[in-house]
Amino acid sequence: MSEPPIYVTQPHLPPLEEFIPYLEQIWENKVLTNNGPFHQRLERALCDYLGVEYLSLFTNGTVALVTALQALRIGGEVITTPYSFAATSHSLLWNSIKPVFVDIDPDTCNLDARLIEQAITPQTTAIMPMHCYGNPCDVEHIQTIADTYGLKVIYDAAHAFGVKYKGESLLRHGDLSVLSFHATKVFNTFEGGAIISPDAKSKKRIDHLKNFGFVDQVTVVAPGINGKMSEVSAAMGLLQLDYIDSVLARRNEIELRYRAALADVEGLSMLEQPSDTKGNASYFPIFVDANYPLSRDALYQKLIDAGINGRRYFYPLLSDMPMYRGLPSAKPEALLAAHRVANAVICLPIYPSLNNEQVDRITELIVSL
Ligand code: T4K
Repeated sequence: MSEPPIYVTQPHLPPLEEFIPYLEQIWENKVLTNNGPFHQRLERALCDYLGVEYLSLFTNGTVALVTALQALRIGGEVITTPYSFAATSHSLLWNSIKPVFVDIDPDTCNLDARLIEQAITPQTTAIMPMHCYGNPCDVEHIQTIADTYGLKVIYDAAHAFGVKYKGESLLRHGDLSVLSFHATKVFNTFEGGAIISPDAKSKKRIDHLKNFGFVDQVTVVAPGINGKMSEVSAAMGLLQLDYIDSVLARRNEIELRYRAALADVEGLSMLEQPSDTKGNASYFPIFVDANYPLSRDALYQKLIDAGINGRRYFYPLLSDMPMYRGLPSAKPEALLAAHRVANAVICLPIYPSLNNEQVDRITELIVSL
């Protein structure tokens, strides 16, 4: 009998019977959304778990990104990474902001902080880096640049749930950080997201913005949007939190198993695990170079033919997409590292229910070539 397909990720789902009491409570009190009791509980529980003071839940990470830019009244040009999911730079276009792409550091896949200053113009208002695969950006260097030039920093932290940097939450860096709780993420609420803010005033503005700008029944202070998380998603989040430690532990075990099996394969490399970071093993990228017997795309296809659905996150680059490629900063010759990495990457399957036999089947296929 053939093996069932393996996906790049599968959502963690707690036992269904544990979700039923939450649904019964929703049915009983008839509050489905608009800052209901589960929503309030989840905001508090996430602050405690993540080690942050202020968090606003959202319907998804993309609307949270769009709203974060609104909250800080960002306009003009924003320096960002070409190596990310479409939502990162799309959130700029939705705010009529011009993205300015800066190359990545191939050792981390994050925006190369050493190249930011040369991209600053009088129109620059902010930097929007992304903690790629949950690996911290060079947060200190980025903050120094932001302070020097009076820029805001908004982190796309969609991959960074639970990541600790130098002993504390990575989400405490920058002016705002944005999480995604999509089904494919380490912590999921079906769809969902959040903005982490540094003070009560910022959270208040964000909470108004995600509720059409309403402050009370008759006062609307901004052209806000509907970014609210429903009670079903908030309930899912509360239940997921009971399992998050075991989810992260299993992800880390899988990562270690991959690293051990793939350590000495000629033509393959992996990102180093930074010693000052407690990661979340949200993705497991490998990079295929010319010394490997197959091209990246041939290996990707070989895996698919064996029922192993890796993904080329992030290929193509944002800067190569039709809505961005005309920008001066999208020129491939200025984004050499990003191109090299995008043409080499395959993210291997990683999720809590992936068992050791499956991991071994994947690595044996890669090693045996
Ligand atoms: N910023 C960054 C850096 C991001 O990576 C993302 C999202 C965002 C912002 C925006 O956050 P959200 O607005 O999404 O909250 C997926 C996700 O849809 C997307 O959330 C994620 N990044 C991106 C990296 O990956 P696709 O199009 O690759 O997903 P899809 O549907 O092909 O799913 C991948 C695999 O996961 C499937 O082959 C099977 C499995 N899967 C997926 C879903 C949706 C399941 O088993 N169950 C499911 O329900 O974008």
